[in-house]
Amino acid sequence: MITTLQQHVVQEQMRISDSPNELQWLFSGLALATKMIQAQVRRAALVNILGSVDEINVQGEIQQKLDVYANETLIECFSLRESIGIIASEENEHPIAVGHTSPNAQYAIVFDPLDGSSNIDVAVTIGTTFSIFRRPEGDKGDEPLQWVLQPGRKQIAAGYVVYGSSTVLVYSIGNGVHGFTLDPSLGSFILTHENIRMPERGAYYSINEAYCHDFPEVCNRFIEKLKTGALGRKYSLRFVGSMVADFHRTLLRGGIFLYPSTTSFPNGRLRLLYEANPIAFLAEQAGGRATDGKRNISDVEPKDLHERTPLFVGGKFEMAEFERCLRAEI
Ligand code: FDP
Repeated sequence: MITTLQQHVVQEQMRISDSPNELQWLFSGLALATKMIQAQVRRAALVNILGSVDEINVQGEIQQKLDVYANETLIECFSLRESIGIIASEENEHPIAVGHTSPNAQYAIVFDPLDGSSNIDVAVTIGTTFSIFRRPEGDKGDEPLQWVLQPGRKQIAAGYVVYGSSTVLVYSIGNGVHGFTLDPSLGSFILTHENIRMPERGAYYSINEAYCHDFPEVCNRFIEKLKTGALGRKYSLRFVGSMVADFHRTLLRGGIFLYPSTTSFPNGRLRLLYEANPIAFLAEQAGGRATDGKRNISDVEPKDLHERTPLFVGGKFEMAEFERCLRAEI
């Protein structure tokens, strides 16, 4: 039996709420926007949407044309959903208030429109990450930032879409992790990976090892263990350079993805709200773990919309061994 994303969201929501359509409308906006984005990604060089615009984003990074397209498309599709009060994007300095004063606006959506910018022009996998928070209790509509400055454990749903050899949407609303492949002939996301479990132990590690001279020493010691077989097997390296693609592989095949602090990025490079939070939510739902080296990512109370964090995420075995290494350091 074929199950579409929309059917699945309704079924999943019925388990947790009496109003199954609430999130369905929000997810239909997400599905529409990401289908539009993947259509541009697939034809990028043909429709002159490769390369950069003359803009630097709030992160101090050069914006690619596809970054801008993806951001505008998501904002447009979500702005039409009256259940959404606040939109926060990695590309925008401030959260965007869309009807947050209305009592019907119950959710904030946070996203990185296109993760893996350096891979856009070379036809390598990129993706969109998202996370959804409920309107904070007692909110009177006067503090939009509070809708999104919530710790990851308050996410009610999260996920991503990878634009790779196929377009795959992975999401969780707190009842397991489910993957859907876009069937281009139907234009629908179809359930292909039900209840994904991260293997307790994998065979890959994923890190930009070019920065090894800038990593905390403990990371290098752990990588050495992975490479030499000290953990019972010799691990192989896989690194795409799009976190969402590297995590997708880690979710399905197991192992560990690491983006530690470096001397250039002493607080880590990845963004807590747009990247680490949704990934941690999915990892935990799939039986894995995600930390910043000290705390579970989902316990970190964000102070800033664009806060960065180190991220270590993987299966049970690798995360336990990594933490053993950290403890030995103390
Ligand atoms: P991006 O190219 O979009 O900036 O978000 C940060 C990120 O992508 C991650 O997707 C990726 O893992 C990382 O940067 C790659 O950075 P390095 O080139 O420094 O490894």
